[in-house]
Amino acid sequence: MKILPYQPNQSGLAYSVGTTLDRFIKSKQSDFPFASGELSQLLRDIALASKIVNRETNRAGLSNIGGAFGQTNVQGEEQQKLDVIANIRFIRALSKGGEVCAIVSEEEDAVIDLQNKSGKYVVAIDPLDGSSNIDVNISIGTIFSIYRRKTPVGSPILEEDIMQPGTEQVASGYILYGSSTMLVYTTGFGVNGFTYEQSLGDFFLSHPSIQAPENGSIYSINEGTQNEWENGVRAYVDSCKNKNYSARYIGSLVADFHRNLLKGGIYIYPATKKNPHGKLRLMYEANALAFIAEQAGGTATDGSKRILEIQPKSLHQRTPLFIGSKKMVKDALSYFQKSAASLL
Ligand code: P6P
Repeated sequence: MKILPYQPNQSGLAYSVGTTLDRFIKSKQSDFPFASGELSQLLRDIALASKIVNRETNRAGLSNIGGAFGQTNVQGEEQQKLDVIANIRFIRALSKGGEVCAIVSEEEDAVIDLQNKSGKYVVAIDPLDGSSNIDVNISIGTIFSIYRRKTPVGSPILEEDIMQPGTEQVASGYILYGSSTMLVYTTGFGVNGFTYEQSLGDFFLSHPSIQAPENGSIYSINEGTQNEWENGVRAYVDSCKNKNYSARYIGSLVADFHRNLLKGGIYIYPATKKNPHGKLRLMYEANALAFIAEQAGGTATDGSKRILEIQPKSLHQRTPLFIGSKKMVKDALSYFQKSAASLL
């Protein structure tokens, strides 16, 4: 009987299909000595819900799930039907997965206590960010943060389980429903991106070990609010124009963030008259992306403090956000310091 060693490229006929998200998560499980697979299962639950939301997002124009839902959420923002659908899908997946004890959602006024006596994790999520872009076919996204509960498993959920600074995240990520659908996440050991292969119904590793360019020439800010900016923001944006940087602002945070992460750039949502504390939410937008940015070598600040070190005081607390390539954020901060110094 002849026995020959397997040679992966022996045939040369079939290209390698690549590493699925599931296989990648399993291969990285040893990064978590304390987590006997729960975090891996939780990431799979999020990936499953994102596949369903991806399908519904792609067919929104063909069914009656596009457009406004006819209600406003706790933020006072008009809910789109897909906002509500995505919120239900992620809550249902996280509840059934069995790893989560509580959920903070942009679409929910209060914390959702899943009454799960064995759940070790708290998830903060924006089920569908940028949803006002759905009807015009612009990329939108899901943003999530994952924390371990602080109080004993099985005991009542307390504020200390929920109101944790971003430094306490055990994982975070986003799903970008764009020209392709991508899931990008970190568990504190680098950033990896996976592209959804519709025909196989799975995410495959497509962007291993993402590193943000230290510098860039793209700035993302809503220039329509420039009359409301602090002087330092205006001075920095003027400096970008003087350097002939490119202005790119999609109006969808995940899409702007993802492009800047890969190509180099800075996204800014400063304090404005309408949003004196910034528009973006700390717990389920800024923290998740700040963890990704720092893990990829970038920076995220509120203009004076590292985003991840902000102690949340309320569930839906907003924050100014300056996030992206390390040198660009550092430059921006130097303009704020000059501006602040000029006031002394
Ligand atoms: P504005 C979408 O509502 C969002 O939360 C982000 O995705 C986006 O970057 C920002 O707000 C757009 O806000 O005020 O510029 O329209």
